[in-house]
Amino acid sequence: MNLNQLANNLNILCRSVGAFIKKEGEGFERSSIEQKGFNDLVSYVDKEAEQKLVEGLRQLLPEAGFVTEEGTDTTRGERFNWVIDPLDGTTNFIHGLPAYCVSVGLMDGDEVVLGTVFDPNRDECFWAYKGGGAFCNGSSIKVSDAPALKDGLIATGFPYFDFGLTQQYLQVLGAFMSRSHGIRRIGSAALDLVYVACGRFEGFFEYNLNAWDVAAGVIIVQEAGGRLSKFTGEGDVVFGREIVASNGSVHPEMLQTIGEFWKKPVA
Ligand code: 2AM
Ligand code: CA
Ligand code: CA
Ligand code: CA
Repeated sequence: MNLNQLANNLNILCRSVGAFIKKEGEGFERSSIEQKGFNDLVSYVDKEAEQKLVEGLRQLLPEAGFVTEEGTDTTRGERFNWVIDPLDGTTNFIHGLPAYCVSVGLMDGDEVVLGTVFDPNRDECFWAYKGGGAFCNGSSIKVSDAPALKDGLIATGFPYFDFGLTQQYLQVLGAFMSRSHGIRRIGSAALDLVYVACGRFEGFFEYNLNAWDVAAGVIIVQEAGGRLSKFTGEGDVVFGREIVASNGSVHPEMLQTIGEFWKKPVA
């Protein structure tokens, strides 16, 4: 398979779906949103964007299956699977906050080999494939060379409901506040990851994410020279539901800071 050519076609598709989302955001009626669960919003834009992606990706790689947030196609491929978040940052989108993106990764078995994250508001297309380096639009990107947490800007996402974890999460936040340049909370995990890849953030951590939130970002961070792990420092970050991404240098301090306060929830 020619991953470079597939990446080019994937970028074109993500750009076109991103343009659709941005267009629908103009004059978007909040009354059209649905609630999947507590603090779990979805709109017709998420669903239509996903349908467009699935249709386009079926043409690009007919043998691949799908893992998607809105469940347009649940067929699993024997080897290849597209992992799709059609609109990452739905809450931002619904509120007219221009911080959302399209995120699509391709898995070969249990490994992400290709990914694109497109932000239609900044017209930034982040992409990477295994062994090919990471890019934003036409330029090569790499993680920040800041050596220590005290020189770093750290991103996170807040838990959506209380697993009984809010207090320890706030303690982790407090520790990062005093040990880094600061904390940012954008509301799109895919953007958080690619901002680690291009050096805007030194690190990012979040609990309870899904594979579609992170698949594309994972390969982009890897190819940009970053490090990824679960909170414990190891484990599958795509389906593992928790992630730490960093420039590598600040990773040990991040794991240490999280580990001081984070005790596994009672399932
Ligand atoms: P979404 O916008 O695609 O739903 C930000 O913290 C991340 O969490 C985003 O990637 C967002 O993805 C996701 N997210 C938003 N609401 C969520 C919920 N109720 N449960 C789990 N993840 C959610
Ligand atoms: Ca969602
Ligand atoms: Ca998401
Ligand atoms: Ca989504």
